Amino acid sequence: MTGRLDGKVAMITGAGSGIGRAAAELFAAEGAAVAVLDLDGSAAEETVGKIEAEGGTALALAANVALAADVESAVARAARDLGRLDVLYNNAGVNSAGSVADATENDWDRCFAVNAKGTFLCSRAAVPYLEQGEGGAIVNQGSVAGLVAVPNFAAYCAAKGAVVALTRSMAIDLAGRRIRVNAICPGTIFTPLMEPMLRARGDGDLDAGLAKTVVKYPIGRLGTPAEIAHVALFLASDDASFLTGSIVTADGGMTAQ
Ligand code: 1HS
Repeated sequence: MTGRLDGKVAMITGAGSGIGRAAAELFAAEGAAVAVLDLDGSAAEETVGKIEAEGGTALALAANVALAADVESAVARAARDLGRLDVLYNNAGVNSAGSVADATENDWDRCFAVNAKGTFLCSRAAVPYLEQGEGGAIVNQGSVAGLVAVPNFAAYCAAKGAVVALTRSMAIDLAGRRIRVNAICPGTIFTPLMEPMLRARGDGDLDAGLAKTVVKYPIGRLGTPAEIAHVALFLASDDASFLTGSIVTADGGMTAQ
């Protein structure tokens, strides 16, 4: 059986859980060797264990995407140990809490450091590898929060808006180097990242928070990590060879209203 990423090497950040883990498993099942990067090294190892149990190839890397030195050594190690780098999925992200009236400066800085600067640093480190051979693909994790307002989520909305703008900027700057750059804007996916926000929305009650959130989605439910992983697979693969600078919503109709 042939896979859509046969012979390719992909690095996925934040791949120790949630959407990143789902994408790592899917990309590996589609033939890629996967560099599984996460701040939590043991979570990255766990993802690698799942991939290897299915006969895939993967490498665990512990790194903080907000630190240039961490990122540069992780990208270089992935390219060296796995032989090349064709795909970068900038998935790592953190949440924020509060409106602009009550968000903390620390929360703002952390949100921008991981979600926005992390995307820049990982992409900058990967470009010299991605531009080799037939060229490469970068997939950035945006969010519906980068397109429309989400209450009490100011820093996150702003940082994801930056990711959307950066995606367009990168797409035109890197087109001549044969690197395609696209973003996915997911609606709420029920992952560990989202639990605190959902709990806060339900005044401490997760189920109440979930109920308040689901009503925003015409499709009548939240998304799954696998559903976003499939969008990432498409954007990473040669099936998307004419897509660059595209902002792909995957939100059950949330932003269509
Ligand atoms: C956190 C993720 O990127 C989704 S933000 C959307 C939150 S909501 O509209 O479902 O409340």
